[in-house]
Amino acid sequence: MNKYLEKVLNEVTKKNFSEKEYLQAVEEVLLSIEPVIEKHPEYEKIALLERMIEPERIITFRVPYVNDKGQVIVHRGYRVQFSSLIGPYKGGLRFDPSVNQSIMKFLGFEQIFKNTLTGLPIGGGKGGSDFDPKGKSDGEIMRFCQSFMTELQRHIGQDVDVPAGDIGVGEREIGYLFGQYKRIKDTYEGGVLTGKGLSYGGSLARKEATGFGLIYFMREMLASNNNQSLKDKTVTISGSGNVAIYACQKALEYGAKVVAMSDSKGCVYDKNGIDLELVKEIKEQRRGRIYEYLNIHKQAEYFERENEDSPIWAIKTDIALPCATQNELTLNSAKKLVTNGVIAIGEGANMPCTKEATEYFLANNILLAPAKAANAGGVATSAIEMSQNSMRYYMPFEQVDNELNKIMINIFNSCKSAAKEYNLENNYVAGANIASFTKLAKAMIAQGIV
Ligand code: NDP
Ligand code: 2IT
Repeated sequence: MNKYLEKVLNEVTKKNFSEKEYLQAVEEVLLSIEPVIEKHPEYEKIALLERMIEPERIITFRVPYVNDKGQVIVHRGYRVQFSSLIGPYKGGLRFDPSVNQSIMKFLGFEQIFKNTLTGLPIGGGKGGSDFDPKGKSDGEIMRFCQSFMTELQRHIGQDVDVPAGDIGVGEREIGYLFGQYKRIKDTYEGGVLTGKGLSYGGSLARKEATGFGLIYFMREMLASNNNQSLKDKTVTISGSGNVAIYACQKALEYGAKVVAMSDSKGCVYDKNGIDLELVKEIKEQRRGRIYEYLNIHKQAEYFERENEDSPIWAIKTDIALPCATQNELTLNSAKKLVTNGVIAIGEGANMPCTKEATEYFLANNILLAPAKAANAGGVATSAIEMSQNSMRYYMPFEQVDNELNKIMINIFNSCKSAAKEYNLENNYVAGANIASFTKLAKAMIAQGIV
């Protein structure tokens, strides 16, 4: 291995030994940019890699709130302001009991590379809390969001740091967060948060953007490999949240047959094809569980999750779209998918395939659309939302969707040509890392030692 890379990898591992998700994300990027590092020995003297992998700032804070029983509960809040190299820190907020510093850092790190690929002026950040929104009343959610923003507001701003949604944070939470920000700052600063409701500054097509963008990327990847398409392909999609639902919608529009979706407890298989309107009603309107699908569609089957291998990956499919969470697709699951003839994987979630699963897919020539490229449509449309807020003007749905489509085509082409340049044809994982790293390295050198 390249000596400089080896040194940096050893140091980062020693310094962050307890942060396994963060180390996983860093290792993947560093290993795949080795051919670039080989070409640029001058990076070592200016500690380019060391500066790229160390967050500019990590903020942690106490978030107390009063639940409906009158009990005070204390959670931990985070904002990792990873890189402002090419724009204000930008990235979502995740509310989930699993949230810890390692997960925040891995997501913030991935976000830098993803945001660079969009070609838009946005840096990288991530935040959230170990608060679990499941089963909480509207009042509890509102009080929690207000408390969270009471501290976060001193660290963000439309030109400083612009949070958005992620797992457990959707339009409802962004509304409560925005209301509290506005109340404290006494000013309407539309571009301070994205994913806002349409009535007070949100963008059309932001809700759909991550899922639609994933399918646009998949369309390009399939077309570029033997002129394939989504038409008549069988698709399975893990998760049934924001990303999964709109990936399903666009896949159906393109003539695919989606046969399974899931949530954290289990998956539904409907051989007749998933009834998306019903999933929307269960998940978006009632915040219910995916097994409720069987109350209406008796022919469907429900498989409960029993261990780390989600039952959804045992279902035969042409295309698998992991759209739930990190490391949800293990080596075991990858083997089942390959045995069952899968042709392409599209990562809607961030880092959903384990390191071993990723390597297995690549070794078996399965097309793999990596998260930082394939799910970049969400944050790209967030940047379009920020532009609209600055212009004080709103674009129609079709215009935003067209921009998104163009951005996803550009991202695919960047990944493809970067992979080709280093003789790594069809390895879009390496392509995405190399394309974004090359641009970031240039920006770092141009800005001096900071
Ligand atoms: P949502 O909260 O809307 O949905 C999350 C979905 O994933 C739910 O179906 C949830 O099931 C499931 N899920 C959550 N945790 C787990 C788990 N530990 N194991 C199995 N399933 C789980 O989130 P999003 O759809 O917004 O986000 C999904 C993924 O996409 C995340 O990785 C996120 O980082 C990524 N992403 C999101 C973007 C966005 O714009 N929203 C943009 C780019 C990436 P349950 O309801 O049972 O918890
Ligand atoms: O992971 C992601 O890219 C997001 N959760 C969206 C971030 C954003 O700022 O829109």
